[in-house]
Amino acid sequence: MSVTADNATQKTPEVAAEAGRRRTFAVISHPDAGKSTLTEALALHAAAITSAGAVHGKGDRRGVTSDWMEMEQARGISITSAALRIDYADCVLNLLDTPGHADFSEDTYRVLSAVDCAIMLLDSAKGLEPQTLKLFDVCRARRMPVITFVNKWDRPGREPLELLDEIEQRIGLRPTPLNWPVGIAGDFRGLVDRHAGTYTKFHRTPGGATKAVEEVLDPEAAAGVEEAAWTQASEEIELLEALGADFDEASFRAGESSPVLFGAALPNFGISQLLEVLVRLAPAPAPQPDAKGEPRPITAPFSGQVFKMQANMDKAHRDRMAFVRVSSGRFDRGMVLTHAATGRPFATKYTQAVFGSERSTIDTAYPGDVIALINAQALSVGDTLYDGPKVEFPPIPSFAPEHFAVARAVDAGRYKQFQRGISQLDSEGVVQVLTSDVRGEQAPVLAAVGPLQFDVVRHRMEHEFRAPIELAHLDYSVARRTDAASAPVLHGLSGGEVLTRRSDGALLMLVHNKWRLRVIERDHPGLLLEPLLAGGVVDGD
Ligand SMILES: Nc1nc2c(ncn2[C@@H]2O[C@H](COP(=O)(O)OP(=O)(O)OP(=O)(O)O)[C@@H](O)[C@H]2O)c(=O)[nH]1
Ligand SMILES: [Mg+2]
Repeated sequence: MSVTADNATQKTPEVAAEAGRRRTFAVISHPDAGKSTLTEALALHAAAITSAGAVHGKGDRRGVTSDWMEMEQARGISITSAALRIDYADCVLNLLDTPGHADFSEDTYRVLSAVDCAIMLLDSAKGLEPQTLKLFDVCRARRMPVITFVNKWDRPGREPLELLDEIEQRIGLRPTPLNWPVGIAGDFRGLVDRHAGTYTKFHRTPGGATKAVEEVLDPEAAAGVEEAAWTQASEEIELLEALGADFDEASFRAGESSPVLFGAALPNFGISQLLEVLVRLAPAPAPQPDAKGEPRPITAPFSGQVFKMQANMDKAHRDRMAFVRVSSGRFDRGMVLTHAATGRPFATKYTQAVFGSERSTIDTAYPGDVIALINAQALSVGDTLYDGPKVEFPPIPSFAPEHFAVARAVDAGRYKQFQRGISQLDSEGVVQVLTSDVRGEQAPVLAAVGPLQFDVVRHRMEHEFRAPIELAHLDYSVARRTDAASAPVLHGLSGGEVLTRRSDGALLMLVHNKWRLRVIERDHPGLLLEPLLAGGVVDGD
């Protein structure tokens, strides 16, 4: 038996055991529901940080651990996803905070391809908001288990039963509350654990910067303390029992029912309860299907997929990192992997674990973990890295852009920096970069799902690459994939233009609007004009 095969056999039980301790999940929702605040609260409770807001927010919680980018702190929104690794109760939680804004949904979509479970956040006053619905559709398409967290219960909001009803009616997900709030939204007293029957009363700490104080009471004592609020909660819980809204593992795993928890991330109420649920109920990594649709056992030799690229996270080093989700096997820093797209070796001497903007060297990783490979110039989103016999995971699709602008360097003398910046932002997928012989390399067309992406490009080109740009918007709103046979005919038509996407060489036909597209399709039925993916679903009309 060869040395490698022998090592592989010895590692199998270890890999299986370590994978079993992993919980890899994303927090998703409409903007402002509190994803970044919850991310930080989870880290605080798992004692990964000592006080919420400590890492960036100077104690006032304005910036949170996962919102590390300058623009995010200035605007108070998440622009890009962030990874945090948290050790808790003999588990390793790999948490991915995602941006809620629709303009950044492509990033969120990529993250959803790298996790085993999602926490869907609802604002207690708003319920299911449009972007939450879209993201839930992506989870449903992947049959991904979803845990629902009703946040901001410390603020005036809706009736808890009404929120459950909305989940059931609008998305057909059967809600199964694991705990129940005592006190209406805005008067949050504590939570009843439906299984244990115990009551946890919360006491605020100033500013919510540290863990809330929890007092556990038995039902009799709770009734004495909370009086009418307790009676109401008890009646509602009886109703849940009558409805049979009880947790069911099989339907949760199949993405058909969702355990529901109530809480408030800002004052840190209900966070330890969520952590317990993640440990107890969230799925451990399962075999991931490869490009041929065959599930790759988690104990197979190392394999992983790049789901995110990010440059210049560390200003001092100006590096380029690839975030890889480990799918199978044990990763040992220093091992030489193969890059499936090129067949070339990839050295892993510089590999790190990330915690928002903080990084530390990581020596070993297991399925479910997220590792950051430094100096990853050769890698792109969707790429597979493996050890041993070749394996490749299916590509992560890019979205249909709907906004287009021509970029030019303000200062022609900084053309080199301009080129470097544009190609970096292209490989990160911040925008798609399109070119054509007609327009030339000096004037690439940037294609975005939403206009906020242009603001990010403008900001990063100026501050990171020192190459300020001008953007001239183009009057197109639809992109379709075409091919070399159709392109010459399309070139000659008015109301559109064919460009090449730099990242993968795809030919895209840009058209002013859907009406113009319909006319072209009607007049030239033989041409290829294939819809692209829009927000997780094909943009068919
Ligand atoms: N009162 C109250 N405010 C909260 C709670 N959770 C979050 N917030 C506030 O809601 C606002 C938005 O919170 P974020 O955590 O940035 O929301 P987000 O979902 O990450 O937003 P995006 O990343 O932009 O999609 C902030 O002002 C938070 O302080 C909560 O439980 N109670
Ligand atoms: Mg956020």
